[in-house]
Amino acid sequence: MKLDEQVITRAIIERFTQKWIDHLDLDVAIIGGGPSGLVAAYYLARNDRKVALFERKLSIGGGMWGGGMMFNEIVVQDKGKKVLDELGIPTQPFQEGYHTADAVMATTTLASKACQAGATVFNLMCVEDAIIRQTDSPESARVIGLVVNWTAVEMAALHVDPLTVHARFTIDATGHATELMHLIERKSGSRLLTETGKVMGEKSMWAEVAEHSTLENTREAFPGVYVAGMAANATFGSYRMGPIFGGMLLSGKKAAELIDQQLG
Ligand code: 48H
Repeated sequence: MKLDEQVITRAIIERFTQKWIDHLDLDVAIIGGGPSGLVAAYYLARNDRKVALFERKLSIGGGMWGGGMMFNEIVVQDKGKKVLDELGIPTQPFQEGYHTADAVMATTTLASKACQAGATVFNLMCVEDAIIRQTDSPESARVIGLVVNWTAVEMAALHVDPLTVHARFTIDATGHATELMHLIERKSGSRLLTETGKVMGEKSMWAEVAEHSTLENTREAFPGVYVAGMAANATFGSYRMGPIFGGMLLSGKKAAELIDQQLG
């Protein structure tokens, strides 16, 4: 059989188009392919939820590839290790309560497990807005979908209109930037579900407190929107933790569990 460039091109266009059409109406849309977003995608997809993850960059994995300051090892505590165990990611004990994992092994395995569980990743796409609907008062406002565009369009600052997806729930897993929550704060005209009604902002480094608070702060931050990972602490005003990743993994898992309960 001779290879035909036209067939190769048609295969890519048709398959991508079909994939995109199949994901216009989701149970859960996840923004950000860092550790928290990928873990959430894995647990939701494993429960047969229709999940798509949108990642601005070419590669998924967010800040996990580089470990700490490009020393490509990550640290997890005992509870975080349990998530790595469930995902089949090998760890090494360091000293009591501390474990390490190769950052590349952890990132690639997590990405692979999420995809194999059934989550679909749309890389090179950025979420630039939300679809917010309200029935009467601003208090009834809810996010029902996302507005997406190609990262290349964003980078080149081209004036090209975006497309949309609908989702019953959305997870802001955009890391330190907390992009969706900032967008909602600017555009919804309603209070966020935080103490101040706004994105409270990330505090400085305090690993011990931050790891606990990441989990506490993993919750609904606006009707229809959950926050996970660093975005959870930035939304609810807690500390950063440096290159310990247990909180990120556990946060992704908790977001998945909470949404799963809501979906029934
Ligand atoms: C599409 C987007 C958009 C958008 C952003 O930063 P991440 O790795 O996020 P987490 O929260 O899962 O993990 C945080 C961790 O990596 C980290 O930075 C830690 C633990 N820091 C502690 C410290 O003290 O510094 O991934 C977020 C992903 C990235 O890949 C972005 O490209 C992507 O989200 N993203 N994708 N549309 N609008 N905004």
